[in-house]
Amino acid sequence: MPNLTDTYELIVGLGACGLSMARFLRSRGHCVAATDIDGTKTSEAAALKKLGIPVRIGSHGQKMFDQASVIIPSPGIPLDMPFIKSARDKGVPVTGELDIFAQYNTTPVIAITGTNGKTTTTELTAAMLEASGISCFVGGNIGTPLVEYLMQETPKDVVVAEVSSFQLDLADAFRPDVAALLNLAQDHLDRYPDFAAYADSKWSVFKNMTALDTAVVNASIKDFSTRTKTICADILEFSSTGPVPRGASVHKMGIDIRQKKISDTLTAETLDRLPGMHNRENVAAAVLAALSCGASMAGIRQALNAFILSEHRIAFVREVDGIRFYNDSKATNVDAVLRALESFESNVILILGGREKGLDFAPLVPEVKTRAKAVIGMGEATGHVMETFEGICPAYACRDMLCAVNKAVSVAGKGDVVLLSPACASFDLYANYRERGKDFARIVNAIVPKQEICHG
Ligand code: UMA
Repeated sequence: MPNLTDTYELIVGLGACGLSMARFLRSRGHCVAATDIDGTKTSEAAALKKLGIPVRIGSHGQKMFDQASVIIPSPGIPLDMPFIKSARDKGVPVTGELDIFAQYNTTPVIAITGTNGKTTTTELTAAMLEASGISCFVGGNIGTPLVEYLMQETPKDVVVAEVSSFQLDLADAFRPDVAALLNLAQDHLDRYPDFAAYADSKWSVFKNMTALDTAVVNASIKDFSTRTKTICADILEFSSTGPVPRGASVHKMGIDIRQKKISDTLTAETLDRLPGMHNRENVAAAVLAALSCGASMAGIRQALNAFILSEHRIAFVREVDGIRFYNDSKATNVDAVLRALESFESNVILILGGREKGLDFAPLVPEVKTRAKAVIGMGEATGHVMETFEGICPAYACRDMLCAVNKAVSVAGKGDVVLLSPACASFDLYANYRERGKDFARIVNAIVPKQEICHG
């Protein structure tokens, strides 16, 4: 336990966000302390101690919280943690990355939120701006904490931030110049009392915006008309369920863009690299956000022609003996799995499971009945997977990825698809969804084709 006499700003959690925050606040002369419940964070603790930051790892401890003038929890820290609750009750401010970033940042910000497609849309928006000659810093929930930008020497023209509900829960003053809400579906119900509370958090991205700012909103979201009544920003809509008056109408043939100065269409051919209606909605939101920050249609087309989807979003890994394997490790909720299943006609062997987030798997049943040949449950959620799908289709329980892939290979035949699309977080077995996706790809790439086995 560090020897602490004065008050300090207390950072809770020494993952990516907490480490960057500690370094940033220290670089601006703040008195900072940090704590992480994980006793193995020794190298992180040592790095911070070198900067003169007292650190306690292995447990948190009341004394450390008692002396804090401000508490800065990392996004993944549950806000109902007793230490945080009691500090709040005593009037100690609890804040997060978005507000601290907003306090120091002077660059225009595009914030992108929603249940699914945030990362793709963030990457697309930045690519469209860059191809239009507008430089970007990309950060937030996508992986690089936003305060990293504040420690860079060269400023950029625009910050494109992927923003999660966890980050928004601690944002009072954050006011992006442009914000996009892509969609809303059940997620993180282990952290929120109900879906309405989760939705409130997502909609709060618009709460400080004024008429000078732009809100890009999917008009198909339930409660769109009531929710948007409270938004002061200029609203641009997009939708794949019908034409919109101002914004982007998404349909099978392409995307029609109708704005004050621009009337243009992106054809299906231009959108080739981003299959599925859900991706077209992501493109529509990115186009509207990028145009609002000065992108050109030429730059937008150039970015779309070069765009490569994340390797963990319905990404083709390999074909072995006529079986195609797809990695959709980033599908950490039920809605994302539905989008993935819709991308295949039939004969899908679906690998589901991981750490539960309080989600109901039942909405998957109709699509599984139509498109799946088998379901394989893995990790902590195996029991829930089996309960939901036994009797619906062949269902198998596996402890880990190796077991799941081996089972999939044993039940798959020529023409089938093996799809890892877990509907769960990865933290039961992996550090994050990327590690899970990489492990799947590694195991799939090691499969020896039957022909090779026969030829010895
Ligand atoms: N910890 C404690 N006490 C606790 C619980 C955890 O000290 O009671 C510690 C853990 O031991 C660990 C640290 O807190 O060392 C982890 O903090 P964190 O979960 O906030 O993780 P970071 O590495 O800081 O990553 C966070 C985001 N994580 C979450 O929101 C859960 C990352 O989003 C984000 O990329 C990163 O900041 C940079 O901004 C990930 C995510 O899963 C991708 N996001 C969710 C999602 O997309 O669904 C919201």
